[in-house]
Amino acid sequence: MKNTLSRRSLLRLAGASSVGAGLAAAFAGRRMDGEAPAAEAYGHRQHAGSHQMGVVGRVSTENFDPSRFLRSWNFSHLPEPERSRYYRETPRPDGSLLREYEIYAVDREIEIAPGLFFPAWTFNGQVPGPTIRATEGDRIRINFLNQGSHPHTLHFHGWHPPAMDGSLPGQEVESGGTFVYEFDAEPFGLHLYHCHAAPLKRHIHKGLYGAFIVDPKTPRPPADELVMVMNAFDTNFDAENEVYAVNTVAHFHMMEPIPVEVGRPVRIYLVNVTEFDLLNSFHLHGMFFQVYRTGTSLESREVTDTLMLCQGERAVLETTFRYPGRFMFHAHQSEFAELGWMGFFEAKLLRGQEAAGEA
Ligand SMILES: [Cu+2]
Repeated sequence: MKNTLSRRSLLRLAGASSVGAGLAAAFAGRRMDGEAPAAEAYGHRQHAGSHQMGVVGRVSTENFDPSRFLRSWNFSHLPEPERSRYYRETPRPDGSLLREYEIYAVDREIEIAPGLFFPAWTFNGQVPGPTIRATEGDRIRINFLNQGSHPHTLHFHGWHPPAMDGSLPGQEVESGGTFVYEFDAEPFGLHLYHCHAAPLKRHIHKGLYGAFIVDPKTPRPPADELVMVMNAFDTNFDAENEVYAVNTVAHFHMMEPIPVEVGRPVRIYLVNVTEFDLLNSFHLHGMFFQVYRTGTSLESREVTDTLMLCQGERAVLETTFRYPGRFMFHAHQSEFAELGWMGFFEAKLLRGQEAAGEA
């Protein structure tokens, strides 16, 4: 069964019903690699509530849980000793750390909306790949193994010599091959990594990217920290995206709002890797945030509620919720929002604040 669902027909469907339900209905039971419909996903969908915004039904979070991804770095979501299989820290004489990672490329079908599967190329089986986080001056060592079906590389943004760039002729790691990337973590800021094999747009949109956070030596003030990677998926390979999201799963945080606390600073590490579209954006309702572009300065020069980023651009955002309740966030390109890139924060009063409010 050949899938002929184009972005435009999807948009018509989305426009004909409530936005998210349209997305889900359009894709219900379809597997984008053209295989038989996923009947179990469709059945699951029918039992879910259908009168709220967002997709209908739930994705499986067994392999990839967007809520967990938000607050994980350096494989912190894994219990020891499993974590040490992928990440190790070794103190160095100057007080910095050697941070060593096991990163592998592997082909994997991932669920990007309920019942909608995308044949991705992944780092460590997930999209986005694991968030890499270090302090300025640390040494990063990545033991890379390509278990995928195509040649891949790791290309980090940040200071490094050409031999570590992963983009030059001869630097592709063939299927079954390995390479060790090693470089110092600098400058401090919010960066990213992605495969740089040709054709680049195909290797990126298939899912080979992740966030790379370098903390300043004097850490930023304490905050509730979240990693958000704006991405999208061309599910029928026509060089246009059909599904948009932050951290891969369309409308996930419409169903599972991100819990935050009133009065506690929130820091968002926002990266845009969206392929095919020139721009993406982040808009937050009812609030403003401070912007630190590329995170390379500790001085914010911008306070806004809408930030636009080109592919590869990123920014650290800081804000504090003043009021309890639900706050929507989404791409301000309405089309992207309707195709999956929207969600909610759920701001809750701390216990002391509730008591004060009752008094
Ligand atoms: Cu690649």
